Amino acid sequence: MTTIQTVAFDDQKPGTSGLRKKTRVFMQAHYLENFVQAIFNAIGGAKGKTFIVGGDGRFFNDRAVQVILRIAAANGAAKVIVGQGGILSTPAASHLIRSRKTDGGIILSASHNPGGEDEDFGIKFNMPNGGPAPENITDAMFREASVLVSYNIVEAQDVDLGAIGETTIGGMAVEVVDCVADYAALMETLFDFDKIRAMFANGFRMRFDAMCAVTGPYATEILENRLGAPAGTVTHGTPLPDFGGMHPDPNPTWAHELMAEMMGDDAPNFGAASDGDGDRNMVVGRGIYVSPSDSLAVLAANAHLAKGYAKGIAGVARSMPTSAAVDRVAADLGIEAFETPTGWKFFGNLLDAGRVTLCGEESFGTGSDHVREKDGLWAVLLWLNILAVRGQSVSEILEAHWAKYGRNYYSRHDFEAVDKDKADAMMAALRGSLADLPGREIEGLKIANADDFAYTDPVDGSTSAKQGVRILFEDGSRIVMRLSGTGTQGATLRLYLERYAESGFDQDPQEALAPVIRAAQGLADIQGYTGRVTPDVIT
Ligand code: VG1
Ligand code: CO
Repeated sequence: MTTIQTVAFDDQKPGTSGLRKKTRVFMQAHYLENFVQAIFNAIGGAKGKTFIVGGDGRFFNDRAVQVILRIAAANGAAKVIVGQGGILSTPAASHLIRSRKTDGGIILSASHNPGGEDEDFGIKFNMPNGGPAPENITDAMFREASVLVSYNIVEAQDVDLGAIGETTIGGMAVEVVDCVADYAALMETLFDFDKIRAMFANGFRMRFDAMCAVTGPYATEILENRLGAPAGTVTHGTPLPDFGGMHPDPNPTWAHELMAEMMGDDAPNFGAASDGDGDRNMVVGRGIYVSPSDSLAVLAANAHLAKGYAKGIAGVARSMPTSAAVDRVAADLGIEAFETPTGWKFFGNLLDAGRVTLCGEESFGTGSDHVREKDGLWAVLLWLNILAVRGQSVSEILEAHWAKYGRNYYSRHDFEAVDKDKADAMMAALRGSLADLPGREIEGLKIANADDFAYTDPVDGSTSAKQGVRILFEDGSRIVMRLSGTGTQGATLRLYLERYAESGFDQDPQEALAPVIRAAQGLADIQGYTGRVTPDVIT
């Protein structure tokens, strides 16, 4: 073991989901090593502990896993369990952390950000409950990283991660496990595989676009091998270090191949895509796109149809920018509904306390208490289970849902790589104007309330301020604005738009939301501050 003198980095502050930077930033001398040492320091050391390590297979994943093993060994860890080849999807890692009763895990991913030497890389730590480290721990990591003077590392050959089995490095045990087996077994306990299998046997057709990212092997094993979907149902199923040049973000813009097929003649009955690390999902029916907020609401209303949720759900939680569609379902079911800041780490306490069973975000994330991360394939399987039991199409299910609850028209507009100073100035001005907004009328909409979302965790009382500006109108419409915490270049402005309708469910969301969109431009002067009028991505 050697102790390496190092220079602290002052930019290792984890964002919405871990530390994300350009891959080349991580590849510079000591950068990754420092942050891994800072993680271990922040959690009270690694001595005698057992961790899970795995990543989404993007460029530098393989090198980073070897570095983590050597630093864990030098810090006295007892054991590290690694997915074969250093690969684990984020939900599979969360499951292993829990099922193997470990002290946590390190996940290597920049999720939906593109991968490659000139693209993005990321690293995050998940707690023994399987969930992302909460803010007090990520703050501690940042503090440790900025004062670090040395890190410990063993000098050793690379560990062979290609073969399943046990080996050691510097006295620490390394167990290489199958990436898919435990996760697939967990899914079999939650869903009625026999019913889904029968649906496929009756000619139900689906397309799953894994986007050359980590979900490919999981989807192939579960959908094709275990559920009997025809070979070829999963496309782009081989994970590649650069995701084959694809942007592994499952939305209509980046999953355009899937969208074209689902909107075309002879479309399959059901389509889905997932992101770089397998925690996001997009769901599409024949000729109909399902917005993530609606998906969450439909899953909440129908979860009891799957065997793992047959007893009903305890409560639901959604991130603040997610539409209120699921709140209406919760009210109908007589269960609690929580509104949390953006990022899965805020759901952990509610899930651990048994207050909620399902959670979701507008950003294509849905999950349940089976792990402590969002889970793309899980959401797809729950949809399949519901389709198999109800025997209806996706559009029939959505139409019935809106008829019962009304429709929360919803859209998110992203303005990417905006000049950071300008974006900050725009948000500061908007925050400064909030007190004067109530009572004002704009685009025929009257402002009822305006604030900067702050959250107090109902379980441990911890608080998080400045989580996004909300402007609420008297008719229930809403504008939310915040800056992304996962980007690696400039700032990304996210504008979230919502309008509730009790009738007229077949409008184009952009048309239904037109006055709200104009009001947002007027109130925040996005064009004046950033020079942007048209968003880069609309979901
Ligand atoms: C985005 C999403 C957020 C999600 C986060 C991590 O964060 O908006 O809902 O939890 O990504 O998802 P931000 O700060 O950029 O808006 V993933 O699949 O990138 O781990
Ligand atoms: Co992700």
